[in-house]
Amino acid sequence: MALLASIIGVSQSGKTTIFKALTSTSEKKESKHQNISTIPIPDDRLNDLAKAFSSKKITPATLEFVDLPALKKDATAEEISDVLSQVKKADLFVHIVRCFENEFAPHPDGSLDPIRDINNLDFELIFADLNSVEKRIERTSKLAKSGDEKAKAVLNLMQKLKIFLESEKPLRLYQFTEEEKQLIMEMEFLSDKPVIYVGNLNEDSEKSLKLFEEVEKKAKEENTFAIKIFGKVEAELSELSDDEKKEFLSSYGLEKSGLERLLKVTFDKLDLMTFLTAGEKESRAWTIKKGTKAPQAGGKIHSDIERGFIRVEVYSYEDWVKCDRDEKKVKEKGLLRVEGRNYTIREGDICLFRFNV
Ligand SMILES: Nc1nc2c(ncn2[C@@H]2O[C@H](COP(=O)(O)OP(=O)(O)O)[C@@H](O)[C@H]2O)c(=O)[nH]1
Ligand SMILES: [Mg+2]
Repeated sequence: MALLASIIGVSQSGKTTIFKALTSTSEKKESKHQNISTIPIPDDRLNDLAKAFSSKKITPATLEFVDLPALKKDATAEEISDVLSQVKKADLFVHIVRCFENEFAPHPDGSLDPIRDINNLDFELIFADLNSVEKRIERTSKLAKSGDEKAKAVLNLMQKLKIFLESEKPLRLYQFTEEEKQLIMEMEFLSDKPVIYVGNLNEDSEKSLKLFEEVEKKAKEENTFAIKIFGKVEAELSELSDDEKKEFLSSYGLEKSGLERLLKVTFDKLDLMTFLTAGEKESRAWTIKKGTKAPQAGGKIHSDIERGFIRVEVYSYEDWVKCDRDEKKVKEKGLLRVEGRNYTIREGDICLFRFNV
């Protein structure tokens, strides 16, 4: 299942501009879902592997981005539920925060204030969750009164969450215990989703930089990431070749494109890492959570591998490079390891799974 990052932010913050810039080279879903795009994650190691293994195909790991349509004040129930369902599916929010001046596209609230904007959007998420919590309280009260232990525990938690939300704090800041996590498993909250802040700045603007500092501060308080993107510049850049892009960005002191930096913090925030498979058919990158054991990592490739897991033959990308990109040498030097079901896959592992079903 692909990971879904949803772009959120107040109106006129540059969501669509940034979405277009980020996804200019990737494929879009069918026309009804022009606002969803699958982004291949650039990984130089793949080209390297494909060359050495004469792979017919290169398949990078991907991330899906969705640019939510703006909801008008008079939106129909169907429109609202359509957007809500996309929001609920998200694994992560990329919150675009307006830090740019543009007299032709004024801020709907008449002034620039990133923290106000963040709080306003958070309020929407908090309000929706408060609604869910209240509904759940209503539904479990009776059962809890009749002595049902699980219902009692749920009710107790919901009452705590209600107080938390009423103090206008998003659930992502609530410290859930393991037990509490179990209790809310099947509930769909919005304000508990991880958030990354993207300041949308004008290049060469002191004011933009100042406003972005506020966003950075806020991100730090929440123990998350803030990156800056020159939305308009990147949108214009998306027409250029990679080399031209690099040159342009470096003239603004940025080494990597907004997309590259965004992918990096997304991986960090979601605790993700990559392992690799290589062969004549295909060289491919796979995304897993850090700490994933070999059978479950194999399960990403095919459920049979997890079910019938025997062992994994593995060496690191670095070792392979040190051995002149020659698997034979890797073996000769004893750097190819045979690992069992308790092995935790590491970043850049090149894996061959053995299984039997
Ligand atoms: N000056 C400037 N204008 C921008 C920037 N990003 C977006 N805009 C403009 O702001 C307006 C709103 O952008 P849009 O992407 O549609 O915002 P959305 O409502 O959040 O999707 C458009 O006129 C954009 O051209 C930026 O970085 N700098
Ligand atoms: Mg838009």
